[in-house]
Amino acid sequence: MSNRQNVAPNDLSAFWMPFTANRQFKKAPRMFVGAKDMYYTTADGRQVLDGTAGLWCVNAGHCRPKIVSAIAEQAAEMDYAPAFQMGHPKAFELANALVGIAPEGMNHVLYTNSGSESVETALKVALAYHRVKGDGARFRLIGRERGYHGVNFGGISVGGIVTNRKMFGTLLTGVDHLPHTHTPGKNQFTRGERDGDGEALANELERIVTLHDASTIAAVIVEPVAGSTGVLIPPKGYLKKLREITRKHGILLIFDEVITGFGRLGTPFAADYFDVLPDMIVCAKGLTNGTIPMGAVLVTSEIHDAFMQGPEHMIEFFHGYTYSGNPVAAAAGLGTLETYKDEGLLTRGAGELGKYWEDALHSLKGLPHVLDIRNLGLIGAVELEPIAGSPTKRAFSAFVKAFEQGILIRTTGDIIAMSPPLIVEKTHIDTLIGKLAEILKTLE
Ligand code: PXG
Repeated sequence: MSNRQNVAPNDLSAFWMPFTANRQFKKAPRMFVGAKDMYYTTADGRQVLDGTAGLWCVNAGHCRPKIVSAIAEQAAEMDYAPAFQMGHPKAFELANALVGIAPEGMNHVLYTNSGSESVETALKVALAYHRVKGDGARFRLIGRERGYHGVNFGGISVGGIVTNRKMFGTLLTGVDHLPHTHTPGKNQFTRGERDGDGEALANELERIVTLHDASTIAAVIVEPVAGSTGVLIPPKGYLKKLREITRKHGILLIFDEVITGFGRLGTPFAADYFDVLPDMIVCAKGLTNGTIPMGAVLVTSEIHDAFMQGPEHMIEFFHGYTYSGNPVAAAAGLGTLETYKDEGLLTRGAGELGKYWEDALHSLKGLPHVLDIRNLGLIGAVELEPIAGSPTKRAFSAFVKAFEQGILIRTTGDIIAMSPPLIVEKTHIDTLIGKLAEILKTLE
């Protein structure tokens, strides 16, 4: 390890950081310089327990040997192969492996380099699918309030976060939004999914269909569990009902599983957890354990086969990226899926560990400012009451204190979100929740 690694750079101005308060950060930077398994190492040599799997992506824990060697070996053997009109074996192997763990019927894979690109790809597949089937009047895309589908134009259009939308003009036209599934002030401290309003919330889609007519709607895209806007768990029956309504009207259903994919709920995908088969699954993050940027869109044979017509020398779908299926990323993906399999990580969050996580989280009930606690699989959120007139400040100060005291959490608004690597042990959960409890007691 070179000495340089532990020296903070003396000029932080050039890098315009993403989704960061740049000026605030650069006055008091927080730097990680190393990572192993459940821990990060800070620039000043402290260990920080990772309560968020990086940004919901390091599902197998950090610097895992099979992934590290897969990347190193591939980089040395063949760094890059052209993505268009050429192939290399690992992109095919990884696609097969993905289909192998995906819900029955998801038989084909398009590669991307991020969750955002996966979303754009899925939306374009949806529009083009109807068109190749001769149903090109289906151009509308339906998202959901409080949905996060990345930051590109399609994704922010179907997304439902005002700060991510309001600066960027007219966005995509022909988009509408379902209401979100959160019921603040009701159902607080529910463990897992709540009962009651699932069908009614999904029936809002019927209202939208009535307004626009089904014949104009191409697809509905939702996160099975909304992550970025604070871990919003759908009520029981909601996703099943959405599936029923979309199927009835010939509308495609896209699950954005960028967060819920790869074991987060104790099943390989949320589609498995909720026992609902969408037409496409959007994923990224856990696909390569956060190492090399890569995303994917899984589609059914029905969608894929609809494109495989016409003269064979013609390109069937005019879409793709220079780095679609990049060899080093594909190797990272293979190393990742192997690690998940070897260690049973994709189902580790089910059963006893998930219950332990749930009990630990809910033990925070009653601490100062705690308005709500939500959990599913190995995801959890603690919603705090905002400081009057200064929203986000209370949770952000919890985040900074947590970092100083050796745990990494994530905040969005005044909600603390946690999603530890799936290798988490009960002792880690005790430390994470124990420290968080102490921090909550000291917040302004
Ligand atoms: N869809 C969903 C559901 C996501 O959560 C994206 C798409 C976009 O992925 P990329 O790879 O383009 O960032 C995401 C990303 C957070 C947080 O803590 C969430 C994401 C990214 C960064 C932070 O809320 N989700």
